Amino acid sequence: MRYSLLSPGKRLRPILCLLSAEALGCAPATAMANAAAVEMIHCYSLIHDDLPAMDDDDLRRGRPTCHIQFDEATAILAGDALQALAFETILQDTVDPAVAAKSCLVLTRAAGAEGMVAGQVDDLLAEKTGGDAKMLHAIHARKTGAMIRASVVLGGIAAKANAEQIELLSNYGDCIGIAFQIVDDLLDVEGTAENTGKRTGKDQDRGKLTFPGIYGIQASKDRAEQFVEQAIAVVDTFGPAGKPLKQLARYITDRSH
Ligand code: GRG
Repeated sequence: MRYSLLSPGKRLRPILCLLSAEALGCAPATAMANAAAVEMIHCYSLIHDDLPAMDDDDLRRGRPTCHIQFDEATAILAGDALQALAFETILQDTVDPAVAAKSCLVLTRAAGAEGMVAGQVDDLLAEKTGGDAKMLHAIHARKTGAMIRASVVLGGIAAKANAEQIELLSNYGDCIGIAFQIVDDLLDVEGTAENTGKRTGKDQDRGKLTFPGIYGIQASKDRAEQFVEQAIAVVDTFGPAGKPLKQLARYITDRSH
């Protein structure tokens, strides 16, 4: 669990969670339990995604994947235990029980059978059956988008956001979630194992449904930029406190790993 969780990832999701609380005028530490929990769920999903039964990868975050470093059984169990630890962390370290309950509900929905797991199921299915632009959006909105939106919303919940603020944060999360996935697909085509810390060029080999595959490289870049601009416009409403969220949106398309 420590090997994978503490390995050098970007920590995008926990940072989003902390900055969202900050955008609503709270100290980022208010959202620390939720931030840690989203990274634990994300990390479990990476460990399981790398298994031979799924994407069968040997490199993650610049290191051997969990099942290569240890073995498959250990990797499955480390992922399982990280998932449980995420909810334990929220329930243990959140002062207000209502905030803890809301946070757990948002996180289970994003991670579960209507969210990330559903996206992963359809992603694996599409490798065999193919698919169109509609399917591509449906897969990514759940496989990657649901957890990114939840990260932002969980920052809002920790900051006791009202319904309108949660709606704005959700919209921001949806926009950067799509932009993030487009860039991830582009990095698989244009990046290298050195800069991304994972194997590249695998999507095409596996027949995956991707943005560059459906729209082409330049149109995918243009779309990612449009979603980032949309995200920035949404958080304009938070005034100066929302500036870090704007900077993070910019980073989504500027990143090289
Ligand atoms: C196993 C239920 C289950 C789901 C797996 C997250 C996921 C779903 C699969 C990972 C494969 C993948 C390439 C997903 C698309 C984008 C993504 C989530 C990339 C990894 O996230 P980063 O770039 O990783 O934020 P780091 O290592 O920086 O945290």
